[in-house]
Amino acid sequence: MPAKSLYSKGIERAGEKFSTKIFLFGAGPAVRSMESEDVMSDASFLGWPFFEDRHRALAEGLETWCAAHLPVDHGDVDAACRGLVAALGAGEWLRHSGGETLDVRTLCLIRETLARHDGLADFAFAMQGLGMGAVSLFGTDRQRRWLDRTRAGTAIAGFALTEPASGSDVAATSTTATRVQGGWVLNGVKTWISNGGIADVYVVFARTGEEPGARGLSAFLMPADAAGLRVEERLEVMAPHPLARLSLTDVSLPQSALIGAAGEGFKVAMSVLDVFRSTVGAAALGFARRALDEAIARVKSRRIQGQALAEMQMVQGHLADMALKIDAAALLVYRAAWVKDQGATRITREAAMAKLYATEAAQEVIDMALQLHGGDGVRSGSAVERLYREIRALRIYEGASDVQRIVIARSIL
Ligand code: COS
Repeated sequence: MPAKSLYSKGIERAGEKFSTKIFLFGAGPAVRSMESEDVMSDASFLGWPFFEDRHRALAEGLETWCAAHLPVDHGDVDAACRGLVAALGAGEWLRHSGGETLDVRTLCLIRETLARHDGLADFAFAMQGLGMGAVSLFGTDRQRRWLDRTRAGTAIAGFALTEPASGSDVAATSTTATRVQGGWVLNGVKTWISNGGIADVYVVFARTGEEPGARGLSAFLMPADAAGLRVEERLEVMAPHPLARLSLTDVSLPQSALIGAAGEGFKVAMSVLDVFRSTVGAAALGFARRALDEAIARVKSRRIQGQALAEMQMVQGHLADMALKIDAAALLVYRAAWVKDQGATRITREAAMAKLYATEAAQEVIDMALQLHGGDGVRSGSAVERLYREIRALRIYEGASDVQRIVIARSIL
């Protein structure tokens, strides 16, 4: 692929004004499915004041890495995820997934870029961060030893919050943690647990009963080899990734497994979600950008009635709507990330807006990209067909769209 022509066309397309580098988005073997070599993702957003030069440098470096390493074969998702975690660790990208300071703009840029190249790579990165989020934000030095491994890609993390009867309603958590001599004993069922079955360590939320509802939960660090922890069922979904239902039967954990204070588990969970919800929006943004790139390639190369689809006004109108949604989503995502990085203690409203808008908009952008591909769009294995399946769960996990609406409404009432 001629890098120079991509470079100049990218400048033209983005109508570049900022003086920093333009990146070769879309180059390399990862995007072989595109029908034209003319299209690259618009990187002009990197000139926005939300970003510092270190973010721009990181985006450029990751783009190069992605072109060399992604996409991977998803045939065996467990093996693919293990391989991706190891590769992301070796590439030092997982360094950003945890630690005492989480730079949310960096998390979002990484997720957006990975998602544009390979949804499973985004998943692998994101779950290291979410799984260890409570340890990053509230962990003791001893608990942080796990971070050394998850950041190196030598251990896989899982976030065990959801239960069969408490997905949106976290305060209804029914898994129990009973205080015993020297520690805790946990019993219950967790479901829809990402990395369930391949994780080496989980952060699990359980009822410790200091008070009813949200004020009686606590968070614990639970190694996957803890006696009494069982993977009951692997869950198959439309965009496959490791997912499982876990049972905890008299799982004994030491006192040192408690993350934060007893009774503070709900706030621990919500604080973690505050950080990672905007990154879900960023992943959706990556999927949407890829869909727009695919759509542009399609409409430039597909001809009907003697002209390219791209020359038809109605098609142009759809492309304009897609680009508009992408920019609006990016503004909300990076606004939330920037506010958090400026030191805000809570970004509940900003994160909810970013996740809600970016995931819903991405669904619409991807649907239109698929439509513009006609029959080819619904062919199994096409890029837009894959994106169509991959985006759907993002409107559900880490707080479904209607939960985000509740959060936003509460913040303004
Ligand atoms: N950060 C810190 N503290 C928070 C918080 C946040 N983002 N959100 C709420 N809290 C605190 C509240 O301030 C309140 O504290 P006090 O009791 O001291 O006043 C406490 O936590 C309870 O909050 P609230 O009354 O809002 O709890 P609700 O049970 O009404 O919360 C929603 C309801 C829907 C907002 C919550 O359960 C939620 O976000 N659900 C979705 C969960 C989710 O994302 N699930 C997916 C699992 S991971 S894939």
